[in-house]
Amino acid sequence: SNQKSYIAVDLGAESGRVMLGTISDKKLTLEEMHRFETGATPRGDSIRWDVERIFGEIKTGIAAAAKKTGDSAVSIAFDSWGVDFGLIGKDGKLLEEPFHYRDERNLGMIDEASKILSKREIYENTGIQFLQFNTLFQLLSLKKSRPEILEMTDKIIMMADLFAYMLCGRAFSEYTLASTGQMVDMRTGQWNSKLLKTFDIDKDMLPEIVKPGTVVGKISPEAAKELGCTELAVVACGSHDTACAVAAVPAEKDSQWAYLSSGTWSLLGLEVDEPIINDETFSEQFTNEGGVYGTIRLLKNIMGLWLIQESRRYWLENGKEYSYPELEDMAEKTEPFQGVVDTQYHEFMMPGDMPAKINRCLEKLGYECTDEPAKISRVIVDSLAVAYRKCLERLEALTGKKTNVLHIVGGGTKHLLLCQCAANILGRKVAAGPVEATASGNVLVQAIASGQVESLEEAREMVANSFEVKIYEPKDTDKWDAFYKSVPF
Ligand code: LRH
Repeated sequence: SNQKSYIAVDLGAESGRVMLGTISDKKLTLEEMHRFETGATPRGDSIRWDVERIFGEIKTGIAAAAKKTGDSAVSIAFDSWGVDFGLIGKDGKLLEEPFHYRDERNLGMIDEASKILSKREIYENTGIQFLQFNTLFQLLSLKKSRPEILEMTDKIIMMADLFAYMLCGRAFSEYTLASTGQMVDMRTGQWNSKLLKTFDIDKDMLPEIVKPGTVVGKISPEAAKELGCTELAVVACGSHDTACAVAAVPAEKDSQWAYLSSGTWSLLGLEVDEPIINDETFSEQFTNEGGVYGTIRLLKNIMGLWLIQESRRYWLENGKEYSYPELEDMAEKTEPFQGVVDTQYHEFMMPGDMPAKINRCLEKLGYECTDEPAKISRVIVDSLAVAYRKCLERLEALTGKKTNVLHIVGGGTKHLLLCQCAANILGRKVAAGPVEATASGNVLVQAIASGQVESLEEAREMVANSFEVKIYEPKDTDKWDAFYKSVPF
């Protein structure tokens, strides 16, 4: 038969899941084998990823998938958030728990780096936006504060690829994930040796870059035995979650589309053929991350649902528990346009009392402050909508492209209010879905690698045929337009 199954391990900053993807008659179905929390784990005064626990959860999921399929899956692939990495010692083992990108040790590292090479030069050499947690800056911070650990390091492996390594023993750097670190020359798709030299980073620690869709190895005999599966092929999909999500955008071939991968982050951008690296993209901080099959993801990291997640965590710690649907409902019932904040405000990046930070911004801009979770939720939704329009307007200006639809994919499609507000403020149609875009993209790249699916185009058609895509037509556009124009930044 033409039916084939694939295992997708998809790790987000809040949760991870192991999905079984089955493709049959040009349809993709996903079944969840196991879902678990990821998240920051406090360790002393740092925050880290509990890799051992997460690895255990991943194995539980794979074992369940092996059982479910009678061990007939074709392959497995891993994707995760960007920039973070594990340090592997000379004995092949992890030297310590990897740091979470929101750990404070990276504060100020961009300034340090720019003393060695100007920001404009770093951008010229990479094409990647400046975020203090980019791998480059994390490594510089390590060099400065703990050079001894780098002395002991044999390999640096980025997150999704680290889990693949733990199962198959092959160290590799998948291109899309590597690109997020700001050490790859996006014009060549290779580690930028010159840049690495300038910063005295040993290139030998960085495993060779492999393209998305490469079969990198197979699950080791010991792991296979433990998991009750054969020595399954391990594929490097787009190891970066956002690359997978964009691969699974159900765009129609000839439409002019932009995407918003909506989760902890809001990644809003365009798919382009070549990196765009110039004074404007530099000063406006657009990034050129690697996409699958020769594409570039020209986008901006917008703060995203993190603003809600972190507010919710604060309220929870203070004895008030709200679910995400509750918070959405409360926002929906609250008058819009009461206040707006710049979602890119640097303090939002770090964990800790989000409502207070939002209030500080409201106050500075002359809006009324509030303790009410309903109002905070509303401000977040309206502010994200504003950020989306700013970003899309600039993307269109920079590329000379006009878009007529915004595809929203990922967990954020469950926030119906945010999807509607995006349509309203953009005055454009929003097409929302699938929720599990990342896992879909992961599976589809494996299916292209196995020859079952022919191309990225066919993969996108398949997504459109397999999942519900909800259409939001813009409403109240005059009011939203007036609101947008009233924003004081
Ligand atoms: C989203 C994401 C994003 C990165 C961030 C660290 O999960 O991968 O694209 O910039 O995490």
